[in-house]
Amino acid sequence: MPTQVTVSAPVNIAVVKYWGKRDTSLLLPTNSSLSLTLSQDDLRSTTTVRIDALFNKDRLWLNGKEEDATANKRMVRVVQELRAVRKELQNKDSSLEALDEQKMHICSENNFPTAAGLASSASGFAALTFGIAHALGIADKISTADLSRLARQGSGSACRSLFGGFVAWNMGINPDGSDSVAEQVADEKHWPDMEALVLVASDARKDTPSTAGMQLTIETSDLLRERIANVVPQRMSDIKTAIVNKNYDAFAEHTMRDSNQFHAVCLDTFPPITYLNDVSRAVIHLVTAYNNLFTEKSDNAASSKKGYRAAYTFDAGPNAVLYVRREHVPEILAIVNATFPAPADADKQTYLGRAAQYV
Ligand code: 2P0
Repeated sequence: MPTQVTVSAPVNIAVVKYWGKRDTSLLLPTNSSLSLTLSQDDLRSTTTVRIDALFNKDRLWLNGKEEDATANKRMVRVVQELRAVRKELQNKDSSLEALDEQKMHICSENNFPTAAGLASSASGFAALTFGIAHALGIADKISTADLSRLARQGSGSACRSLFGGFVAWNMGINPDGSDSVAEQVADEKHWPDMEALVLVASDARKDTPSTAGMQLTIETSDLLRERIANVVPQRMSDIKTAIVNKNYDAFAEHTMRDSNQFHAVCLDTFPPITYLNDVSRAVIHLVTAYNNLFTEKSDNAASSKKGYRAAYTFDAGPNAVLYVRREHVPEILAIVNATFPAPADADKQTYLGRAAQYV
């Protein structure tokens, strides 16, 4: 009997960024990271997996175009690992028929621009891993943490998209990656008025892919060493506390500082990597000016009362994500739209869903 399943996984947008690998084969990071998984209604990858005795080879279609399934080494690895898990389970459980020799067809689509710095590989590999696990009949026999570990081998950030809500990816210390896995810090209901606004400055494919960019950073940036040793460990702890306590000001400040430092590390790479463009920088200035309206000034900077209304973050591309509280969304959208009028063809780009706005 052929088996066919369709699943989808949302993107996640990090507030403490992953940038750098200590093991490029197992995709083990040089620092822990933390992200919010967006709603399935917004940016997502949808993947259909069919396993059929009639198929004579594995095949892959991405966004409607067939790719060479054997050329995508990371996908091959994830498929191999999942088949190995299935084999192990069927050796123990006689009710599982042998499926591991059967070939699969995989079809994956994003409802947003691929590789434009909107975490397409995260949702893509999360959906792929989850979909294959379902098609192999093992999704309910292995833990989400184990699925996350498998997805990590497709794309590091994918391990975080297996969970909803606020998700930490603990870098781990084991050389085999067994403890480099995501865990939920708080579920999607924990902070219900938190919204993500995606401001698309450009949907073009990015110049420097993350994988190559982060290795160049590892090889050349002094600032990255400082970040790994002295910034991220404390920030992970502080931002988890901010999330648990729903302390927006602390959450917002860590989010903006971490985005700034990630892009500083990119600039400290040699030759430098620049993901932000003029529109991105204008968004930073706009958010800063807006937040300043709500920050009480004091001669003693340390005692200034913070009253942030918006927190920006930028991944490996120029597009901004603003984490804001729902009550402020109309005002922020009005300001963004007044500052950056939508392009004439904006209505063609409805794929970004309800949280999206164009700058
Ligand atoms: C993140 N990014 O934490 C950071 C912030 C981009 C900037 O994870 O080589 O596509 O597949 O593990 O996961 C992008 O890196 O890289 C990323 P690989 P990935 O979301």
